[in-house]
Amino acid sequence: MRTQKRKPSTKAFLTLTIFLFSMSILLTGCPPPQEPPYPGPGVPGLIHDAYHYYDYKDNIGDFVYIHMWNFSWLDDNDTPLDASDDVYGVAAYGLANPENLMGSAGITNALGLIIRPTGGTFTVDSPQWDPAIPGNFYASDTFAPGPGYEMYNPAGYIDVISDSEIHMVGSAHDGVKTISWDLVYTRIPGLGGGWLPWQQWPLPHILDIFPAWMTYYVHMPTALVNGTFTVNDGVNPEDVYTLEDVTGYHDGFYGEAIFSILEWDWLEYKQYNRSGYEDISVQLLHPHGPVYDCEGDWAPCTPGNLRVYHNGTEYNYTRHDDTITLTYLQTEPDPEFGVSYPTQMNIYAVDDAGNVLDLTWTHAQHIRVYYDLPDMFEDNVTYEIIADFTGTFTPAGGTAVTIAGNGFADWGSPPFPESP
Ligand SMILES: [Ca+2]
Ligand SMILES: [Ca+2]
Ligand SMILES: [Ca+2]
Repeated sequence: MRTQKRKPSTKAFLTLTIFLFSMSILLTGCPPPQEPPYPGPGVPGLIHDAYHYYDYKDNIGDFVYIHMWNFSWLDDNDTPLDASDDVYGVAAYGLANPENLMGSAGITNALGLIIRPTGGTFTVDSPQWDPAIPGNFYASDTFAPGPGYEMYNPAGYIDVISDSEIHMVGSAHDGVKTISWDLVYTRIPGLGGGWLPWQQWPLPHILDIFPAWMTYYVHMPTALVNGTFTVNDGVNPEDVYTLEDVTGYHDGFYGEAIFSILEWDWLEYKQYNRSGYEDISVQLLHPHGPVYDCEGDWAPCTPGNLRVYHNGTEYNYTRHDDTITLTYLQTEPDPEFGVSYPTQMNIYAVDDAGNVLDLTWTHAQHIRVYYDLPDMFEDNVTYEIIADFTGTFTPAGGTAVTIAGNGFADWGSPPFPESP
């Protein structure tokens, strides 16, 4: 079916376009990325979950248009100070190249993931469906609540109840393993709204030719999750996790970009409704690579943001204006991929006003996620880590807020060519 989409005329046109781009670059050199059009963090809305492909369809980079809708949850098993017995789940939907441009297959799919101390830790990638075939993909261009689903593919759907409540149902099945979900995400009141750290953030040119950018939005950094998450490894009896007000997180990204180039340092932590502790949340999106410059004296242009939400105030730190120092205190080699991933990390941040975050996480459990991109692009491997967090947040002139509890961190490797 996909070959029908490879229209020679389109391919010939794009081949010519690339050739002309290539010739102009040979003559002029690859220009640096533009400066960030929206350098400061904003507030996302449902609109950021919406479908934006046609907003950016201009024959430049359209074939690498991507969107990921990501939902996660973390059950502390009633021991928030010990992450070794926690269970973490992810349900996500993906979209790439929705019109099968450049003679390569578009994709819509789903991912399920479970990290747990017993019973097996694994991911399930669903089949990849052609989003150009009617019925295989739909996403609303507003994501406003309305009749029917706001996004669906053959794996499942997202139904928006309100800006602060989302119902998602689906199943990723790879022929052996299955992870299924029926979950309601409800924003936690009092822990702040969403966070929009990267808006059309410029990235290095794709294949040294196409301008690239990404919008990364965190629609629900702090949510309560209710529903069921069913895990079947194809061998043992399935496990049904019934979630009752466990903490969750919903983010996503879209853009014209190859996301394996981003070497993530990412974390999210929330301390909520726990006796003896103040409510606080921390989100970090601070890649260690690629390091690159862009126009407007942005050196490096590599995005890096940190947010702390405490007591009704949002504290934003940016790589450009504030000090954010990440220190790998311990690492563990992974010979299979020739990398060492962090198992203990400190984040020390100070902003202009003197608000200080001093936070350390220590590895408790993890899973590797291999991102296999089409051969012309590089792959990467991401270490998704459940961790024990300790530290303090000290507002300028104020008293230190104690941080202690379970959370999540993620480290992305440098990109590498297709692994055998
Ligand atoms: Ca475009
Ligand atoms: Ca625990
Ligand atoms: Ca709906």
